Amino acid sequence: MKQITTAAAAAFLCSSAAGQSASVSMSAPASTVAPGETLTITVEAQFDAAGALAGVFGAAGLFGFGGDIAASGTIATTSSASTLVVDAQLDFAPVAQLLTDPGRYALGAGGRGFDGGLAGPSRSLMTFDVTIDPAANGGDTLELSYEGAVVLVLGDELVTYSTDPGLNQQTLTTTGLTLTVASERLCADQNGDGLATPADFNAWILNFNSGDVRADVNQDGIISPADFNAWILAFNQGTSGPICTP
Ligand SMILES: [Ca+2]
Ligand SMILES: [Ca+2]
Repeated sequence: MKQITTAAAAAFLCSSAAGQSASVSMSAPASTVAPGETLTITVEAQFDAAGALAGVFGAAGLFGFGGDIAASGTIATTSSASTLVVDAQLDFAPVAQLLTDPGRYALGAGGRGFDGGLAGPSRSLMTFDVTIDPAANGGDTLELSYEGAVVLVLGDELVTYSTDPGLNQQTLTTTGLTLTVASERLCADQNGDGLATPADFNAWILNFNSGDVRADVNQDGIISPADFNAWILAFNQGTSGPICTP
């Protein structure tokens, strides 16, 4: 009888493992950035406990994570990170440390303790701010990636998903983030061909109607009819007219 129970449990773990997964992704308010801009990056785990039952560690779900943020790209060493915060629900032994290594921006870790995992399909792990190199040029890039592990509570087991998996660890898939510095242009250049010509008149109308940020010629953050006068003024100034980003 005992053997049958063990076999049944093994069969259950085997069949449920196939659907279980974890991955980590990063997001930003925008992928196009301006020199000197500071924006908040969110690191988020997606996971699927695939029907695992509660065990000695509590309810199935996200148990914790630990990892760091690698930076590459043309402005990796001249941009910087700040304000690193681990998600408040990962309240067991949280670590939030900014790093001075130019290729590594931050290190974070946190867990759920022995009161169960965090259920759901996704969970914020941590957030941090990135300040883009003030001297960056259009086309410069900053690529951020997560390297580390996410641990799930699955029944009586803690299962580790790692970007560098060891024995009995699963592979953690990750989606990095590329921030691209917008190129500066004449505000009057509405079609992005690098020139301010009469063709940009129609282009402004198209941008205005579609809500394209380039239509905000006076750069007050609002696309309004006032930008039409601003476009005429900018156009008449020729190549010495105002510069917009993007
Ligand atoms: Ca143009
Ligand atoms: Ca405007």
